[in-house]
Amino acid sequence: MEATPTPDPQTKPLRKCFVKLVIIGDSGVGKTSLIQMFEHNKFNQAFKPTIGADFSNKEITLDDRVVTLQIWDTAGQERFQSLGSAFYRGADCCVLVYDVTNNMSFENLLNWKQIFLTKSEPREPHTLPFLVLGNKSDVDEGQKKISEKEAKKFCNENGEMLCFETSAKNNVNVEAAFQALIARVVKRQDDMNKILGGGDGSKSTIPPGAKVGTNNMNKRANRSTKTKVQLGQLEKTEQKKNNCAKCN
Ligand SMILES: Nc1nc2c(ncn2[C@@H]2O[C@H](COP(=O)(O)OP(=O)(O)OP(=O)(O)O)[C@@H](O)[C@H]2O)c(=O)[nH]1
Ligand SMILES: [Mg+2]
Repeated sequence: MEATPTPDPQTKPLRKCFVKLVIIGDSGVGKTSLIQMFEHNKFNQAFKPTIGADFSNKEITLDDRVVTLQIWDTAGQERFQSLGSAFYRGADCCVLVYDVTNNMSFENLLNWKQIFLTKSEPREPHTLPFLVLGNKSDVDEGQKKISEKEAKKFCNENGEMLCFETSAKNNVNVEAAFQALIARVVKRQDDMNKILGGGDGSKSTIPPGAKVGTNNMNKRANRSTKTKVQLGQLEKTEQKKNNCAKCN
């Protein structure tokens, strides 16, 4: 009979985190394409506008954590905007996307941000991490309407938002941008835990055995398939209001 290996006492188990991410912006800027590239390394030239919202999951490892990322890809079309609050609530971070060839999509960013903050009702809205993506950076220089410098200035002046130019088509900066955002979300959670628990942030303030992260929404999060969201269903499974990224 083979001996069972003794666990190395030096090896710390990976900590687990659940993060809800919502991606918003005008229709056609490339939100779905960015998610498809981030999750499946695929790009589709054809434009198929998102209806309502889709959500999907991706697990990523960041330092000593395994992060279950629940991604909500929302529709940019005006006719779906009344559904927003149901999808935004409980978000731990937000991705604002514009198209570098489309001035209006850039000008609309503050409006999207405001709507998101109003509808999601986050705890500590001033520290909620935002990521701004100027997508379609693969276009010819002549087609570009917003410079990277202008976008960075805008992000600095509006709450120190993270800022990247991306190309979902050529897979430029997609992974890096999402990683930077998740790192910021996890750091914020640690900071909040320090304040609430008076510890060093390495221990959760969630008591052992507490039913955090076991609500219906999180059970759904364990599925890896993309899911079309029906509003009726959503209301039943919605995360508790003001839940922040949950780490242990
Ligand atoms: N050149 C280029 N085209 C892109 C890029 N990303 C997306 N597109 C194209 O832009 C169009 C719209 O992309 P989507 O990802 O469907 O846009 P969306 O923001 O999800 O749109 P809605 O679902 O209506 O809100 C598609 O034809 C994509 O192929 C990119 O990085 N470069
Ligand atoms: Mg879409």
